[in-house]
Amino acid sequence: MPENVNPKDLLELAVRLADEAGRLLVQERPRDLGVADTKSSPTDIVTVMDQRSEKLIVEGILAERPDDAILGEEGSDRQGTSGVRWVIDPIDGTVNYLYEIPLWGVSIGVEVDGQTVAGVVEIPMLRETFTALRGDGAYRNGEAIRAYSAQSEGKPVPLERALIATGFGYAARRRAVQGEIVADLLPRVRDIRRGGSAALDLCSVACGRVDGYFERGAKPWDLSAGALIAQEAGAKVGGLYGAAASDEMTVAAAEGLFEALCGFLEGHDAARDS
Ligand code: LIP
Repeated sequence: MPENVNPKDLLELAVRLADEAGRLLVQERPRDLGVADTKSSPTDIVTVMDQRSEKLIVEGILAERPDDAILGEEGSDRQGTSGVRWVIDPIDGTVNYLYEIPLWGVSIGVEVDGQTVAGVVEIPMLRETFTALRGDGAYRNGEAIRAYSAQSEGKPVPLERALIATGFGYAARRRAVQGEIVADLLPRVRDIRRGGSAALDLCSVACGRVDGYFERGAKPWDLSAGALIAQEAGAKVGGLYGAAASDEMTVAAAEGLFEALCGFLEGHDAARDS
């Protein structure tokens, strides 16, 4: 661990900034909030509140730790000298935020020498704060959580009884393929949930609100904190063919279901766009 780097302190700062950003997003949301800009496609939107939330978090980090690196969804991309990097999604679930669907959150992951050591996902409208420190477990509002739904009784959930969360990209061609794959998965599982936020979906795996999650196209800022929280809650988080989780494909579930879900996705060559 580099000098003056204590993961507990990093998590404390992340939790404080996620809380402040969450309050800003709730208390200062303009009544007539609109789309400020679009990114990879006309439906990949950003609002002024995404930008304000990211600005608040970046300024808070630099005030305490000016030598750290920062990667943020809304454009922050700063190099550092400390070995510490912050990976920020100022609003994960921006479309939900725009439509006033309460399933959005602030996600902050903290890496040391390239490994995520701390993470927080703040979900203001559900009054939930998910946190994790590498090697120290995962928590929701300070209570320890495990990646097993009540139905599973801690035993591996077979695919046909699994509640699976997933997400779709912003490009029409990719969505068409994702729709085909979900259509074939539907008769093989308990049901599908499309929440609209990878960070919230990973936290749902971590506390057993869903049994599994998969998505092609999730970005580092969507995954950083949520993946650590799911792993520290006992879930496996990875990609296909033994790869690490990435925008190619991310799968998260407890042992047994993880392999079954990867098997299904590999069988459908799911990491494709046509
Ligand atoms: C969202 C992801 C979600 C995905 C959405 C979107 P954003 O991130 O968290 O999993 O399905 O299409 O990319 O854009 O709200 O930060």
